[in-house]
Order: sequence, then structure tokens, then C-alpha cells
Amino acid sequence: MKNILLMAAVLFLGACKNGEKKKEIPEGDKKEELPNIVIIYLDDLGYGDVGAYGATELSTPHMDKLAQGGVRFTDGYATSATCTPSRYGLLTGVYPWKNEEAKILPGTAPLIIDTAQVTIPKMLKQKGYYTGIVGKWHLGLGRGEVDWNKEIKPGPNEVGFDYSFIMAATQDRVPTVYIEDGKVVNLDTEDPIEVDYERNFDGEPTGKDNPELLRMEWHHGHNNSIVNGIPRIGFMKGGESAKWIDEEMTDTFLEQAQAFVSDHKEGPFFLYYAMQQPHVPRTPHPRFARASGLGPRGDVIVEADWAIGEFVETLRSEGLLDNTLIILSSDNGPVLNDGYYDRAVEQLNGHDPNGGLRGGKYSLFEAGTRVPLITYWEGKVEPGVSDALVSQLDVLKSLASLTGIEVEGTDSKNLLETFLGRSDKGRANVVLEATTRTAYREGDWVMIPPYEGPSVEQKVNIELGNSDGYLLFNLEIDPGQQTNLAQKEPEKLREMIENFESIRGKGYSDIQSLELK
Ligand code: NG6
Ligand code: CA
Repeated sequence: MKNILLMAAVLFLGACKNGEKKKEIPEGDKKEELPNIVIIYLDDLGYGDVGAYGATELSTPHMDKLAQGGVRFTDGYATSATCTPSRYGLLTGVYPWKNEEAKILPGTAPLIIDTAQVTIPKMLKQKGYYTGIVGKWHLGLGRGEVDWNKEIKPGPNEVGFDYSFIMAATQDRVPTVYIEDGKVVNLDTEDPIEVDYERNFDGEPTGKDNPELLRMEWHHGHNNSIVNGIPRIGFMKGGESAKWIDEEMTDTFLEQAQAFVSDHKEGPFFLYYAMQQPHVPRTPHPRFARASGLGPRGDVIVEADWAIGEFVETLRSEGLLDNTLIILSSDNGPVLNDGYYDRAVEQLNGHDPNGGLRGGKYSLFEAGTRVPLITYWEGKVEPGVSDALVSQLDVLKSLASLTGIEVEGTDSKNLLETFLGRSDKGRANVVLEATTRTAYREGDWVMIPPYEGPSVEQKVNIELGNSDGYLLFNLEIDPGQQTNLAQKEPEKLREMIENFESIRGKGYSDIQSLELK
């Protein structure tokens, strides 16, 4: 009897010990138990631009490796089909159509995140995380009328980032300078920067008037100030010593991201590594020029993939890979000609950036917002492929759950178990957005309300999802959204509209009469 009791006690203690060992999700009380978190975010990378998502003409071994050792989501969505709203949704967990300012912003736009709002970095700071952003911001800076020669705020540092090394807007928009913790890097005070999106500065050349100064031609838009022989959106004067060199941007951001990791390896840290590829202008470093055989768009994807490999190698060599959750995704779908002649269309060579989906950047069809989404955490994430419906909105509450933080409100859902590959449960529905126009996915169904406007945006040659009647698709049988079932499935359509309106409210369409036809 005594022996049996003793054995039972030993077994019990053993079980507790095992239980303790198995407790893989840190509760967050002790700083050292918290994992590091990195979001690697690409700009305009399409669903089909990654080998793991079916690309055959383009090689992305480093992203593929993350997909193979992590969870590759087939149904992961960005919150919008363009950059600013999408990034707003990712960082705040709030649907971007709830914020009227969340539209593609000029480089002079004020900050659109309320400094009182919850954001991923702000939330993580509560648990002692050191938080940083390296790369593209595009969420506005200052309160309007920014003086680029003084401290520029509010910006990332006022919404939760301890450290920031950013470009203000996009690679094709002025100011074409890096900003570190609110100050323009390498600025010569004798040569102050001025920026204007309405008027040029006297005597300054432009893409429109000085084609002889260009080494990259503009196709539409992009004909204002010329920097490094590339015409941009917006006018800029001065700041010569501070101007970035486009071909070095990948190395610059990578070095910053690596230094951030090495400097804060004691952890826990959160890094938002917001890469510029493959957004225009596509300017691969000469090491990557012609690396893909698909022209500059392919080359910069290969370049980005290399940088991701280097970055992951830094995590490995610092001994952090088993204690770092990596989330890799893109802010919106792909576009070929986005305003410069760079042979992206001509040199496609059979590559399908959409991965079989309809539409693209700017579109309410699937390719606008369905993007590569991969989670990776050595020894913690159960590798596999997940078809759970997940949105980048959900990163916020899932990270809150991972780190033991309570968050009120937002549109984010805690899908931590799903992101870690331990559950197939996704969200039941998601509102899709293409800069203010919205659509609705529930289960395998997608409903796109009627919208005015062209069905195809001619300049970028992308179908936008505008039509004068409701569109209804079943993605399970029709992933390419070729067959509109609105007439054939009126009951389903009604149910989708009702459920959509219960989240979105009415008045979402610019077409007044929304009677079902
Ligand atoms: C558009 C630009 C496009 C790109 C986009 C923003 C023109 C004609 N087109 O207005 O080139 O910069 O804005 O892209 O100017 S995003 O990925 O940042 O949303
Ligand atoms: Ca983008």
C-alpha cells in the first residue's frame, strides 16, 4: 500500500513536471519567458509570388523555408487592397473602413492613428517589450504642416514604437529620406528640406518637364520631383545629403533590422520589419539586377527573399529562433504596371503573381486582399498548411493572448492557437476592403456589393470588382471568381447581405438603389 502511494505520488509529481514542460505558451509574468515577435511585411507581394504558394517561375527559397517549417495560410487576408488602410488594420486591429483617413496617403499627411488608440507595439510595451519599426510607415506623420528639418512628431514613436527607422510614405513618394526616431537621417542644416504635394519649387526639375534627367520613365502619375533619376509623386527641394539611394534601401533596412535584433537580443522585443518590395519604383541592388529573369519586379522579390534569409540567419546566429515568433505577410495584392515603365508586364514569362485569384491590388476580388501569410516559430508552431479564415486584424488579439495581455474592443479575434498551427478554427467572416469599398466573406462565400466606377482600372489593368449588381461567389468551387451566383442563389445572397450589413451598417455603396435585381 505504502509503495503504491509512493508510486502514485511520484507519477503525480512527474505528470506535473511534464505538464510544466509542456506549458509552451508563456503566461507573461516573467520577462524572460516572453517570446520575441517579428512581423515581416512586404509591400504589394501577391498571393502567387512565393514558391510555397505555387510560384514556379520565381524562386523564393527563404520564404518557402519559413512556410515549410511553419504554418502556411491559404486564406489569410490583409485588411485592405492598398497600403495605408491595410497597415492601419494590422497595427490597430480595427477595420480600416472605420477610419475615414485610412486611404492612400501623400507623404505630407498627418498621423492617422490616434495616439490614445491601442496598437500592437503599445500593447506589448506593457509587458516590457522593446518595440521597433524598420521600413515603410505610410500612416502619416505630424499634425499637418510638418517641418522636416525639426523633430517630426507624432509618428511611430508616439503610437508605441520605442525605435523607428522609416521611410515616411512609399518609395515613389517624397520625401525620399530616412527618418530615425523623428529626425531625418544625414540632414545638412544648411540644406533644409521642403516638401509640397501641390506646387513645385521654383526652378526644380520635374519628371514631366525634364525627361532628359530620367533613368526610369513614368507611365502614369509619378512625374513630379526627380530623385536619383527617378520621377516621384510630390515635390521636394533640398535635403541632398539625406536622400536615400534606392538600390541600397534593402541593405539599409536589413542592417537596421539586424542591428535591432542584436542590440535587443536579451528580449523580449517586437520588430515590425516593413520591407519596400515589390512596390514601385523597383530598384534592385546591382547584385540582384536580372536575378529573376522576370525583370525588376521579379528581381526585387528575389532580393527581398534574400534579405529575409539574412534576417532569419541573424536570429539563428543570435540563438533566438526557438524563442521568436515570425509572422510574414503582405499589405495588399500584386500589381504589374503601377506607374513606371519597368517591363513588369512584358517580362512576366508565365509567372502568375495572383496565384489564380481574380483582381489584384486596388481590387475587391480576392487577389486584392488575399495574400501570403506564414507563421514560424521553431519548436513551437506545428508545421502545416491551414485553410482557416484569418485576417491580419487578428494578429493583435492573438499576440495579446500569447503575452497575457487583456485588450478591450477592436475588430481583432484571438486566433493564437490557429496561428500556432494547433487549431483549424478561423474566423466565421471578414469584411474585405479596397480603399473604402467593402465586400464580405463568410465561410466559402464572398459577396461584393454594387459600386460605381470602372470595372477595370485601365492604367494598372486590374479588375476592381465594381459592377451594377451584387456579385456572389463560392470560393470552394470557384476560387477564380468566374461565376456570379447572385441570381442562382438568392437566399444565400440575402443572408450574406444581411450578415454583412449587421457588421458594416447600411450606406456602404455609392449606388443608391440597392434593390436586388
Ligand atoms: C497610387 C500610385 C501607385 C502607388 C499607390 C500606393 C499613382 C498614379 N499611383 O496612387 O503608384 O504608389 O498609390 O501604393 O500615383 S500602396 O501600396 O502604398 O498603397
Ligand atoms: Ca502596398
